[in-house]
Amino acid sequence: MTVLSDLLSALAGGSVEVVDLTAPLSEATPVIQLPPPFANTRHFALEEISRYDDRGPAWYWNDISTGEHVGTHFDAPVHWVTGREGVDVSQVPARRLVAPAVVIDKSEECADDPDFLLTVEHVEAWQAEHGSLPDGGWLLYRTGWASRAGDAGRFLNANETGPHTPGLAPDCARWLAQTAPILGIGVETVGTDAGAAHSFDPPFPCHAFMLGAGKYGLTQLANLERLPVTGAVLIASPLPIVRGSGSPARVLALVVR
Ligand code: 23J
Ligand code: MN
Repeated sequence: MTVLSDLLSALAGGSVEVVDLTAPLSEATPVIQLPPPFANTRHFALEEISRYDDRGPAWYWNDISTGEHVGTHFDAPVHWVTGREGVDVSQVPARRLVAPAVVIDKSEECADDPDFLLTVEHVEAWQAEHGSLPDGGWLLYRTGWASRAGDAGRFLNANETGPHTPGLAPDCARWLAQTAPILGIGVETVGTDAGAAHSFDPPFPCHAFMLGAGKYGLTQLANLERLPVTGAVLIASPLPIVRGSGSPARVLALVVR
């Protein structure tokens, strides 16, 4: 098919670039810390099976253990009680995993205010400049938080009053979930909701409204500054974990240079 051979030529010639939006996955990957009495997820870990030794002379391999919601990952509708009748991560149609993506950049605002919240007005102003949000595509929310991902303390940014990381205002989450044509929202932070969102009304509104509407989430994305405001194609690849609420994912973007 000519469109695919054209794509391969563009990749080979460098006029289409593959941008990796995935954070490296290791023991050091920051993990969300919910306040008591809530249970928390485990960190990613490798356990060596053999490494060219008595246990396997010619091969190296590991077992892994991880939470579903660790590092760059995909939130499926069943992750939230509002989406409990929705699909698990194995049931997300492959067709939905290749989709357009646009970027709203609030990194300057978030540098001044770690509790910055995206509002309906911000998204409407973006649309006045750049056009409608993509039908069946991702809204990627650039906050600059990925630059902190190498330091779990700065990334989670918690003090005695709890975590302070940017997110969406409850009204904006409801509006995006119920009226926007988007497939989901992608963020740089440890969750699609703000650090303080446990105290919002409703609690964790981005999870509640988006997943309740059958939409998806992508968390802890990297390299969003390398994407154009509009025009990227995003490929998200969560593992098809049967009954899974989400999965670590490799997330790639195709970008015209
Ligand atoms: C469980 C409870 C609250 C949150 C989360 C998970 C996540 O951010 C997640 O990774 O889905 S805010
Ligand atoms: Mn998640």
